[in-house]
Amino acid sequence: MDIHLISPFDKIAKVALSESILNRANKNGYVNYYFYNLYKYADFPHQKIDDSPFGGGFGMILKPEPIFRIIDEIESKYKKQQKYRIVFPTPDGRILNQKISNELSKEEQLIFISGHYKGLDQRVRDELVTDEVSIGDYVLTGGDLPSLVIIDTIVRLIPGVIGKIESAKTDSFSNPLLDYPHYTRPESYRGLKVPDVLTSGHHENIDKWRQKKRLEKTKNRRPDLLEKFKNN
Ligand code: 6GU
Repeated sequence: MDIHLISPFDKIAKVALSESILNRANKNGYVNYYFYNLYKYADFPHQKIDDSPFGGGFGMILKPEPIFRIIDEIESKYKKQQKYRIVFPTPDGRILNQKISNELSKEEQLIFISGHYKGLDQRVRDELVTDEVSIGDYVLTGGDLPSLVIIDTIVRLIPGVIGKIESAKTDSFSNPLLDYPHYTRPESYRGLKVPDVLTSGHHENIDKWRQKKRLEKTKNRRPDLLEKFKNN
């Protein structure tokens, strides 16, 4: 998979994608990351990437030209042969969930436009963007972290990027219940003890305890998920 990131601040994503699993996925050939700094595609000599909104109002709007130029460049590189999707993380998008991530993980080419300031010229959204995605109902300063969140959910789904055990364990949204509590050595630390059942060696009881904990936690924190579980 090729992932292209467009941003005025490409350092944020470069750093985040150069560590841990997302970096290993690149080193092992599962994914390529390409970075496009918006300023480099803006008109000389001022290299202005944003401007005030027509019609008045607060905030600055990202100008269309640098973004259209970058997309042209990507298109010419692939000679329009490959299908791609252009994701614009925005608080007024569809809220991200595992289904959206699964879908995006099957694409060959993904382009992310990380916006800043107040917004993005609507012509870019109408003509270029295929997917507008929010990462939740709260406010962030810009689109770089949301792009990285979405990319993280996608890259880990590429077959081979993470081990089978790890993926089964952490895919808590393929199982409707929340995860149970985990413990490791030491068995007692500062007077805090691991529940006896886990050190009993009685696997049936351990399974029962874990299922009970999953239900309790889900009931307390995510009653909405519990409804889905009952209906399955
Ligand atoms: Cl995708 N972008 C910004 N700037 N803020 C957000 C968001 C995205 N999702 C939730 N808040």
